[in-house]
Amino acid sequence: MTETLAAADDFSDRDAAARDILTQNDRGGYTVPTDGLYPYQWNWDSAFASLGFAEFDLDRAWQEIETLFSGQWDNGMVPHIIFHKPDPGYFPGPDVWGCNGPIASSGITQPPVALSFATRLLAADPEAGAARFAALYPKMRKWAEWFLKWRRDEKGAIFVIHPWESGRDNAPDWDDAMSGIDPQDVGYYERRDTQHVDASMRPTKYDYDRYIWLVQRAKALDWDDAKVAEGNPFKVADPTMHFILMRGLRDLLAAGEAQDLDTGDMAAQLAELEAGADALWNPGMGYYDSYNCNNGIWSNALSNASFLCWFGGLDAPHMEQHLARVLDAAPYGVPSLAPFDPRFDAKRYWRGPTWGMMNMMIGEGASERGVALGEEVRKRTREVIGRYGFVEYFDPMTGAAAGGKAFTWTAAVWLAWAGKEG
Ligand code: 2M8
Repeated sequence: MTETLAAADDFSDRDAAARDILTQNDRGGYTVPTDGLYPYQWNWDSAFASLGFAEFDLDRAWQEIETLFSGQWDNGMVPHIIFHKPDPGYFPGPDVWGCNGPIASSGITQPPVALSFATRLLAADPEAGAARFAALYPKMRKWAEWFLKWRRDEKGAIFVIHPWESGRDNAPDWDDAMSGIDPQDVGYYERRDTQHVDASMRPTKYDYDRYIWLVQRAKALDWDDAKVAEGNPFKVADPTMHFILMRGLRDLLAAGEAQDLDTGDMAAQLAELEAGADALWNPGMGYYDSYNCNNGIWSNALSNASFLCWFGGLDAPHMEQHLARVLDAAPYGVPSLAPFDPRFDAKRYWRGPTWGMMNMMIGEGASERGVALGEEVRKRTREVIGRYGFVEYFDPMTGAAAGGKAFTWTAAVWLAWAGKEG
């Protein structure tokens, strides 16, 4: 194990800068991930934003999650993007998605970390939060039930039907399923992301053709859950979704019991998910992994999602040595892919870079389960954000800033976790 980075600099001015970013990215009731590149409300970005706001404005923190749920569909799904106001700066916008929710939105979801974080807002001030939490509770349960009904395979693992659904857009986890898509009828479209950020840090055209093809396919099926799942060439069991949903159900169950709310079948659902986690264990590699549900092929990818097992509530002793190996190879936090994997690309988004919010879930989860390296993950995250700024993600080998600037979740993670010493 390499030692932690050189003695920490004085980062005492960073809290104010982080608060400023949240305030600047506030569009009135919801926060954009960053100005320009992502001009709408994103699902799990908002959940992290709420934790950041909770450090200085708890009312605004609740509002972030309430606004997110105002976009919830009748079937319980909470979209991954909510298009509150049109903005030509992002592609694909509402017309491409063609969805009919209460507010214009995308037609897929994202990891439900908001379920857990709502319970933290409650814990921050139970008296002030009780009524707001109770109002959200049935909506949150309905979202969790939607996952169990429409995103669970026969082995009990939660899968995604689009790389954007997992939030780890171009991770190697999707390569096998993506290779089965022939997007030749996708038609002309113009990307906007590469007008904001260098193309070397973004997914390729190969990826984008398939992202858009998958959206077009589901739109043609009118976003009907059953039809979209049936025969879908992209169905990948995903540790991100599985472990975050597990954590969400556990937190919701505990808070619901404490608040005397109707918890329904949640205890049984949680037990099923705990059992289903076994399906994500890749016995050949000896770590948690994703697999293509259509052919059973493992990704053989030791990713940052592999280490969400602790956040999900598992005791996973074998994962500790993998974390040590990865931290040894990459000094600036947990990379999105192990650096010793030949597919590793230090700058390209979810194929190598380190992400503050993933580090937070890994570090916190590990510390909660008594894994000493959890604190090491926090220190390194503090170091990389403190030195290189509140950017979207970082090169895990050099710490260099990458992606969008003045990024909401990086600022929030600083306030809620990484920047806190002790
Ligand atoms: C990235 O994803 C969006 C599509 O959802 C994109 O690249 O256009 C991912 O990093 C995702 O996890 C994140 O929620 C989103 C906004 O920060 O950006």
